[in-house]
Amino acid sequence: FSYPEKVDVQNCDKEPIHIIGKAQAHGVIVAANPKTFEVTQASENTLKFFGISHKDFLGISLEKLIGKLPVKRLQASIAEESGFAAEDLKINENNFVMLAHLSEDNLILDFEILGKTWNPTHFQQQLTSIINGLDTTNSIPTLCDRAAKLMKNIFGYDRVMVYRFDEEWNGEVVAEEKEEHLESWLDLHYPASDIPSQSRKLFLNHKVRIISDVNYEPVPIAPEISPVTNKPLDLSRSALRGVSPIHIEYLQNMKVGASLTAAIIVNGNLWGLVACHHYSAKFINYYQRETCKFLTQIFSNNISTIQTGIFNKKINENSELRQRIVEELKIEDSLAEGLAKTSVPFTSLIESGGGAVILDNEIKLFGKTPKEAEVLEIRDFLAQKDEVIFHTKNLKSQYPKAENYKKSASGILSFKLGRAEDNFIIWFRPEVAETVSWGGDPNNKVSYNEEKQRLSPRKSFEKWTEKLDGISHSWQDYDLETAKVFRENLNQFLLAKQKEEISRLN
Ligand code: BLA
Repeated sequence: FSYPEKVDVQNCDKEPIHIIGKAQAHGVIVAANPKTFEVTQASENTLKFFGISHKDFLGISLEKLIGKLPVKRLQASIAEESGFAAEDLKINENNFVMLAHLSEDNLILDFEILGKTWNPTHFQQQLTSIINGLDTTNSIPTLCDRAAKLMKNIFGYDRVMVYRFDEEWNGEVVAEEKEEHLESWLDLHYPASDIPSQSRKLFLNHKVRIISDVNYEPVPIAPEISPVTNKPLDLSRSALRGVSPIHIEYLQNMKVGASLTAAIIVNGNLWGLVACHHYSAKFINYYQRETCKFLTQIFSNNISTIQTGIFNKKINENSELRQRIVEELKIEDSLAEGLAKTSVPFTSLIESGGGAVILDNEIKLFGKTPKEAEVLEIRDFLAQKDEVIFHTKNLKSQYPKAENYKKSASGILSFKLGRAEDNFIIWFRPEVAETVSWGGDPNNKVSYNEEKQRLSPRKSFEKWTEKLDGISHSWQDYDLETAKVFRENLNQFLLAKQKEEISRLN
């Protein structure tokens, strides 16, 4: 696995940012052998921070740098597999925090300047303000606003944004706190490629990342290849990992001088990010970042609580309607006939424009739908799918013919019924002709920079609007759950009818 010679916008989703081989300049990355505690690799800024030249530093025993007791504690943590505690140290008259972790067979140590001194009273006040500030509300937008305010108050970045991902990993700024003179980015949308998947994946682990100085000189780690593993160092969990040059260029284009990015993880998935920008260099130390982690943890938990509340409310509301439909069906012989007669149409179980029942080559349409022949084509498309329950908010992206009826069926949610492959219940959702503001033109972001004669990420962050074409509102988790339970109900109905039939024949 080697680093590509040139990283540009064409291949940057493949850039192996975890083995970048560079440190940020506000600290030292040291790799040591976890058995012998001999230093095997280090970033080339040891002289500046430790007063020891890089050449003299390689090969020394860690003990010489940090002292006997801290090494003993590292040893114990490795032996007990208990995780490493942050260790405050004084080296060369500088106060450092040392952050240790194991990466493959390397012990990686990040030495960061502590900067601001630690004040326990202040810290406690911050935690209290976080707990109180994010106290329960049942609105996610309100919660996001409060989180952005707290982040701004506590950490003082010029701009704090809550950035929420959609199903395709495009993102939207859903809350913002900023210095007054800055132009607002609230409601702007950004394409998924701006935060490629390898970067999103890292956030699930390290959760908070700072870039303390966008205009820093990257510090190479030497030797490049670990003598322990014969591979480049995996820096996924290093707090000092250097930054992809593409992302640096991106930030420079925005005139950003420093950033802090924190993961909002809801039920194990990356829900969004808190993205903070400063218009000059800005460093916040490890303990402040732990406070930030605490804040995003509470924030994430509260999102989860609110979402569960919404889910339960929807399911309860639906359950009554659903039971009424099932009850009314009991006296019916044919499911298709029965569904056409219920006092509440089944289409109202799930927010939709219309629906269809296709059973034993009988088809019934409800509300706003494509024409019968078109629905039968959709049926053939669905019959090839493996999924029992299928949904999309953009049917034409998978089935181009759907362009013709996107006004009624941009989105569909369907399930297979009974044992036959071509029995279906379908809900249709119409196109929402929304106007979306993009932070830059996603079709034109690979702009050719004549000066540098190379591709660069888009230079322009002017508002650009795109009409969403052939896209419906998204299907929600409670919609899918309702479909799942309704399918079980209808399958039971079919099974009961079959049994009746058999006993009649006997
Ligand atoms: C990383 N891109 C990121 C990160 C953010 C964004 C938040 C994580 C930064 C970090 O780890 O500290 C994007 N930042 C945004 C967006 C906003 C913001 C959308 O503030 C909106 C307000 N970037 C591109 C393109 C490519 C790209 C076209 O725009 C390549 C195809 C790559 N972005 C890219 C890479 C990283 C990144 C490779 C990882 C950087 C790293 O961790 O080294």
